[in-house]
Amino acid sequence: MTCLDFTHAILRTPGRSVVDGLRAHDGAGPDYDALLAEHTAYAQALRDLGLTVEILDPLEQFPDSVFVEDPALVFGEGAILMKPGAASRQGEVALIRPALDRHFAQVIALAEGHADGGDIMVTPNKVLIGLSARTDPTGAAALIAALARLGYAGEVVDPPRGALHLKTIAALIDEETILTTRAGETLFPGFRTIVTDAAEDAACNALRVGGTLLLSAQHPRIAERLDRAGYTLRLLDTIHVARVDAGLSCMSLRWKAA
Ligand code: CIR
Repeated sequence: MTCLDFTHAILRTPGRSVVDGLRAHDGAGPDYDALLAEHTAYAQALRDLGLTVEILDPLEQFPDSVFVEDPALVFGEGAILMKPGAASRQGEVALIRPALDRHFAQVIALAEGHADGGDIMVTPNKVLIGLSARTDPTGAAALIAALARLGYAGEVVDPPRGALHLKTIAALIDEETILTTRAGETLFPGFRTIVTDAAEDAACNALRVGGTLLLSAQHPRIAERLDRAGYTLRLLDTIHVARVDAGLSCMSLRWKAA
């Protein structure tokens, strides 16, 4: 299952400014130390699963820069520098580039438009690109061209607006199955879907790494269903990252070294 197997990950320590990260709601913001603890546990989970984890220094001037999934997209064959759709995040791209240059022979800059890594779902046969407030059709078309240079086929999906990113509402949890909210139920023809109860929609920002599914510890009903269905789960707290609209996929760039 190559698109779910990874050998390496890049993370970035959250800066204290993460408490000012972008969020769509007025509820409580994150506590810095608690979010840092969630991040540390996440890094350890990836190491426990055998990945080599590089953790970049915090960038206080970019509150959302801990969410390294958004400014780049990586594959064993090379990396793509994205064009984040939020103005406050666009400067993150130049600052993640040195890390990508260290690991990848080929680093392609997206030509035009906007696209966030959180809108991109890599599946066995195609790379799905979700349109959103952060990813526009021009960016999606530019990404399809960049993906072709790396040997991947990209395809646009158009989820109902409301969620931040495609991977806010959906995760590939095995090669044939997508965990999703009601909003994603008909979005993925050709895949089996497992749909969360509305109260547990935030669980859909999950991350399959090799044989293990990293899942939010805050959503016990879906955890029990997935456990019964035979998935090997590792539950991680996401209380504080969720307060800045994030989850488990957002905190790493992952790839399988060729
Ligand atoms: C943002 O709004 O950009 C951040 N507060 C959350 C980013 C979450 N990233 C992701 O889903 N890939």
